[in-house]
Amino acid sequence: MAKLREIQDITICESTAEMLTKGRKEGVSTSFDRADEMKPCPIGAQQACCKHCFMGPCRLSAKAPYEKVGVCGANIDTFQARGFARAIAAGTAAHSDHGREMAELFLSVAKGENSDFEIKDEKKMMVFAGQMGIETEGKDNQQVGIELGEACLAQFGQQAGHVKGLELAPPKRFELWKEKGYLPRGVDREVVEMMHRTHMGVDQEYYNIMQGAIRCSLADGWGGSLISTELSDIMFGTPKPIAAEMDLGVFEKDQVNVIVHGHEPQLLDMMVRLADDKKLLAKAKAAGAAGINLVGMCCSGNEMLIRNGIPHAGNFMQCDTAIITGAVDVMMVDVQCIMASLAELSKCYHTKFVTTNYRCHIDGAEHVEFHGEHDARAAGIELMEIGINNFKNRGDKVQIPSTKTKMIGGFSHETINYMLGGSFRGSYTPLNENIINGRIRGVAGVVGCTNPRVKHDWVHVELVKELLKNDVLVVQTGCSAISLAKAGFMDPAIAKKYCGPGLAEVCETVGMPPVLHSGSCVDNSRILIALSEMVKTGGLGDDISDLPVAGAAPEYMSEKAISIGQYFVSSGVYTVFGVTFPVTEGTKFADYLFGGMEEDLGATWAFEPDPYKMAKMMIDHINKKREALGIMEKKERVLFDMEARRQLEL
Ligand code: MSK
Repeated sequence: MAKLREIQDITICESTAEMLTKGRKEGVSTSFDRADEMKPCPIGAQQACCKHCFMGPCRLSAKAPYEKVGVCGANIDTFQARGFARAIAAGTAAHSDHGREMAELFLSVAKGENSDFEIKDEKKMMVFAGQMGIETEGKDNQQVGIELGEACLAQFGQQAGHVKGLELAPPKRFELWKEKGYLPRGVDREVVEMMHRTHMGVDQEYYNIMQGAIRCSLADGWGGSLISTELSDIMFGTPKPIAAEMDLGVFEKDQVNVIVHGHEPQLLDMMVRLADDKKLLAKAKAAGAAGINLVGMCCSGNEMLIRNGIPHAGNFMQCDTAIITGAVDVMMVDVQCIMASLAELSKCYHTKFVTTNYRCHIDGAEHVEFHGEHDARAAGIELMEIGINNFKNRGDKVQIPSTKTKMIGGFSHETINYMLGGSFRGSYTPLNENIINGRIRGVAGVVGCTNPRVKHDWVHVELVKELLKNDVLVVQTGCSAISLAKAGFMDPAIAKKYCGPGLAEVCETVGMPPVLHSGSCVDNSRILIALSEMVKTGGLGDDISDLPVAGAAPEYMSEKAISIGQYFVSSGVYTVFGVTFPVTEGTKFADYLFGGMEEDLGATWAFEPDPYKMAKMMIDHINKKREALGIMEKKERVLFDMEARRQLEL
């Protein structure tokens, strides 16, 4: 039996440590312990195996990668490229299927066929309609909404032309994509083609496979993900800075604790309204509870935290520990990042674990189907009642950690525009000016999952600390944002303690935290838009690849993360991943990802599990870009104080 890690070596999160200790005492299995018991397959980890046909699976040696080939003759580079490209296709499919769901829901609302949801941000709807090429002049809102919904849906099955969202990129980047043949025609088409090309006996040259994979990744970032984020904002509200509480301490001992975990915001949006429903509250009281405490988890939680300030229980690696509190009356899940083990674990406590989406059933779970487009409220009530009825079954295993952190989230690209530029002349100019004058060295997107193979939250937090110290503004999404929020980095007051003097001064003047929570993992498209706006604002080059910016996913675990990483590289952003990287070092394929891509895209991948080295790589890259822009020297201070902002607003 493998030796399990000591709890203090597993996580830096106090509440997680407390619950893991409780879980071990109670004899339950968690994903951290299973990670210790099941070592990763070294051949698979290096993508040195191929199982795409049934003459194999074939395995090559990472020590002598070119010594042999597979049964069909495929070499190590083909093996790796196929695996990597399929991860990109799977990630693109996940984000985009989510995006399609949002488009279908939006269309049903726009047509007036669905009264369970509404259009909350008509201004954004008009802006997005214009970006999608819809003539809005002389049309009423309903007509524009219907045309927008239809145009978004068409992006998935489109067979020719290009995905419209790509036109939001700087013109130089768009031209590069066009010239190289990287413009995705339609989202689904690129995923299907990637699956075809990586089938046995089709595309067997690593470089050519990756050309298709680059195109596929762009269909994710500027297609499926972008559509998902924009339509979600239109229906559920565009995020604005909002206060919330984060961590397992958000559970209430005397209330019905309801967790929504997954990714698609419509389920949690419905639950937000039902948590205040008088009849349901009366039922909760009749069941002996003081009320209903609605809590988000993972990215569903992120979606609603940044819009409604709904409390958030924690990130992907805290799902087990949420159940171990013994205080969760129902955990309802939809799609993505839901561990199968939660169904069995919930049986060790009193928690009802319920799947809600036709695309995600789990052995041992109850299933109540929730469709945004029809009878959503009725299904929502049924789900809420499962939690209320289960409140009386709480046993003596309840232990709610006391840790919860106050935070400010909700930094959409519109908000960043407003915060830095003022309400009447929202603009990225102050951000660019502060980068040019050196107060802000650059911007880093730190995103992605948590992974039981590394010390939970630690890599995220240490990386961000190093970046802040060096005046790098950090924009976050996904589970990484949750790690930093729990550690207290989304409080504007921390700027003085953790940031270099320039960044601290900017944050204090504007009143924003130096770590900006921008939403869920599908919301990384917000970062693409923000980067494009920085280029269009001027002074920092004419392509995203000119900007002093870098990306990182220090504790990633999902195929979606690979797709996100590739669409950032494809858009010109140097991107570093931690944990492990699915390549065999010293091969042509690895050399292409870590070097050769620069020639095609002006950016590359990098891999480094150590957060301090990772930070250095990102800062070195940012400095290199600053040097190329001729802004390494600090210029005269141009800081946006209230007076300057007032002048802008005149
Ligand atoms: S939930 S993809 S573990 S960020 Fe979006 Fe978190 Fe990664 Fe899932």
